[in-house]
Amino acid sequence: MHQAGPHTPEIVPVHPFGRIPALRDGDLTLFETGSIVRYVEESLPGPALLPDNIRDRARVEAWVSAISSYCYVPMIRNYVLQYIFPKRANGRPDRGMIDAAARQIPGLLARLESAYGERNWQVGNACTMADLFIAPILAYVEMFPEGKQALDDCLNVRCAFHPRTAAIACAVRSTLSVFRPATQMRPDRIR
Ligand SMILES: N[C@@H](CCC(=O)N[C@@H](CS)C(=O)NCC(=O)O)C(=O)O
Repeated sequence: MHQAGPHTPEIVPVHPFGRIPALRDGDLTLFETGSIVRYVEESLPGPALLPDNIRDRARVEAWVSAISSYCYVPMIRNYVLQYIFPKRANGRPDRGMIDAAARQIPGLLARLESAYGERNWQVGNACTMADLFIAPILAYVEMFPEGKQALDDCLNVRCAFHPRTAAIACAVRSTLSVFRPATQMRPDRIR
C-alpha cells in the first residue's frame, strides 16, 4: 500500500481520471473503489465481504451503489474535501458549499440510521462491503463540526461505528426505555 495523492505521477498512469484510490497488482492496474474492493475480496483470503445468499448479496450491492451515488458527493466532495482542500482563490473553505452540503447530511444519515436499526451491519449479521464503503466516509464526516453533530444525532449509526461511546448511549437510551428495554442492550457492540 502506497500513499499517493490524486493527479500525481504515481496515480496518473493507473487511473484514467487521475483520482484515488487506484491499485496495481503485478501487471494489473485497477481504478474505482468498487472494482478494487471486489478484486481484493476475490483474490485475497479473509472473511467474505459479500454474503453467500443471493438476496443479502443483492442488498449489499444496493447499499454500495446508493452510498457511491447519493452519499459520496454531498459528504465527501462537497463537504469534507471543501474543508481539506479549499478550492477558493483565497485558500479558505467555501462556506456556502459546505453549508449546503451540511444541510443534506442529516437526511442522508437518517437513511443509514434506518438501515442499521439495532444491528451493527447494514445487511444481515456480518460486516459486508456495504459497511466498508460507508465507514471511511463517516470517519471523515465526523472530523468536521456539522458532520459530527449530525452523526451524534444518529444513535444507530454511532452504535455501529463507535461501539465504546455507543455503550454509554445505549445505556442512556435503555434507562429511558425510549427505544428498547435494558435486556436488549447490545454488549456485543462494546469493544
Ligand atoms: N468514484 C470514485 C471516486 C474517486 C474520487 O473522486 N476520489 C477523490 C478522493 S476521495 C479524488 O481523487 N479527488 C481528486 C479530484 O477530484 O481531482 C471511486 O469510487 O473511486
